[in-house]
Amino acid sequence: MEPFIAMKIAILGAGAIGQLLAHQLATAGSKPVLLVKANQVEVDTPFVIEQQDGRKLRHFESYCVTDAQLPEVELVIVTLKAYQVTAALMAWLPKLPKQCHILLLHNGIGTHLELASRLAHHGLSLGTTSQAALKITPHTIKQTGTGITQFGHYCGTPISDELQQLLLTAIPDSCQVEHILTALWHKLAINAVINPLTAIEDIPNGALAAEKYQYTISAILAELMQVAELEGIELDGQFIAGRVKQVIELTADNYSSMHQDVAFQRPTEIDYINGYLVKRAQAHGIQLFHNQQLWQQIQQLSQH
Ligand code: KPL
Repeated sequence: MEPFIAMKIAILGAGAIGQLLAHQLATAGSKPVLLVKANQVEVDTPFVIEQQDGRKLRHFESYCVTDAQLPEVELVIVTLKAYQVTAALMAWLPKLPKQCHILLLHNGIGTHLELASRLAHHGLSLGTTSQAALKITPHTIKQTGTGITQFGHYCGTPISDELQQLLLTAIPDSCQVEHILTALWHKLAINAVINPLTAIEDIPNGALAAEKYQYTISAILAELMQVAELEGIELDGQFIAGRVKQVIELTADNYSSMHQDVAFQRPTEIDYINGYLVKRAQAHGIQLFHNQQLWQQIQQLSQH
């Protein structure tokens, strides 16, 4: 445990996943800090996690409320929603050391394209997680599901071996993968089907197992496979379809994040999910009927 303590990991995004990772890093002996604005958290209130077995643990009590700790940060894990990432990171980057590494961990794809040319000195890794947590109060989360976490190098200087080892030790079922974009496309397929359909139909994930949705699900995935091929991403169509079906079954009672965003009139991640597919298809000179329609329908629902 001892060697990790000196490593400064900052988490940008104090939501459920950001706090979950902070708890996991703290358990592994590191002292994570949350990059939050001074008025976003109560400085003296500790963060608490309720585990799946009901046990409550109190963990980290460290925040970045002053700029003093920032020059020591070696890794920033960004757990914001995709549409918040670029603006937030651009605001924090001038205060962070040039060599600090960035790891993006969110639903959807596209922020790496927005950021790559703007991260002059910083190495960039991308990741995806299927761990699940709910934010109960600003300082309390409940872990609602275990899952795998994958991360891998995208551009610039790779993450140091020490930091990588810390992440692998701290985050249960985590691994470093060589083709991280392929892993992100696997998650994209799940989100491109489940998120917009559950939000539009106002149903829990499990309802998508019904026969009447199977044609649309296949059509969304066929378009995704077409774009992946044009992007040079190798995907196995059968595996992807099987994985989507499996997640629908495993998360049957859940309401997807997009369902909740629409229900609570919050912005959605649609631009980085089906919107990303449509934009990449257009870049290759093709139109996507089904994904375009879902993108528009969610945009319309968000306006109401
Ligand atoms: O990632 C999800 C989400 O809701 O955003 C799934 C896997 C679809 C679970 O609900």
